[in-house]
Amino acid sequence: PTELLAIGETMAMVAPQTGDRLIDAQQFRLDAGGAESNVAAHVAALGHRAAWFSRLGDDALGHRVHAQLAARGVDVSRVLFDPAHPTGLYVKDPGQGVQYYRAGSAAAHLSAADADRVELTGVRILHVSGITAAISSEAAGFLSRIIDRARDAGVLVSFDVNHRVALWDCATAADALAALARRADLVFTGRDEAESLWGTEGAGDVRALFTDIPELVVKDGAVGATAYLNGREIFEPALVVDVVDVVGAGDAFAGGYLAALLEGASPDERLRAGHRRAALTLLTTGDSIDERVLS
Ligand code: KDG
Repeated sequence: PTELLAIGETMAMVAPQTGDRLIDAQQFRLDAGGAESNVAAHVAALGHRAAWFSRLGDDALGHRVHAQLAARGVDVSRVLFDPAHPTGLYVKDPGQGVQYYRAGSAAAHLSAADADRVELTGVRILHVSGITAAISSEAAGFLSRIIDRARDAGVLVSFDVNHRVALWDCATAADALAALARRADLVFTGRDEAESLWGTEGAGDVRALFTDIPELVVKDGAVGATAYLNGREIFEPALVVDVVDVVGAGDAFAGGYLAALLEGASPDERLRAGHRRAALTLLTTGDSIDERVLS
């Protein structure tokens, strides 16, 4: 059975091959890009049965994303192909950020009825993120419903806050993301992210805001990450790397952490596993690890 099921929109991602600005670049990659499927791919790469679910357009980009995730070892058998709406797209402009073309995408049409049909039998961890709450009200309803179902089924709910400023501003997102975090068993957030959303200063302050979350992980970029659980506070420093691209590092961290959790590793080992996986991603321009850096 599936050990981890990640759910959330994956788009087709266009990125300049060389790291040139979009207006100048000549060669591009076309890869699957989505925070939650990145996590699934990391967990699969670390030797676990990981699945991903969303809606994809029944178009060439959708089938390409599906095939690319399958090639990364992710079980994509639950995916719904939506003939009425397109696969979302996003374009990376190195040094400038990203541009989304995802309004009205297939994933924005994830519905509460979809949530009722997702197979959860045997799943140990459901991993979701705040992005799903931001893409449409229908998808927000989906997210709420799938969290309820997972909780009822005794599946551990892992939630990455993943505030995407391009989708909703802090004022709109703050309460919605806090309410979702409080329904999860395990929450990942960034120190900066928490500061801009909730005005917290430092990891301890985030913990003070979310005392009831059983396992809270506050990441502080190149400094390290702190886990709060069972009345303990555990800090592990990040690894020192020459950063090429930070996109996807949070997903890699979550993937490493969750794989270690599946293995029954201690909290400090989970944090170290997260940092190891993040470090590999920081060395590449893609959302995921270029296995060449491993050789
Ligand atoms: O974490 C990486 C993601 O930001 C990227 O894959 C795109 O899912 C994405 C999003 O909504 O930003």
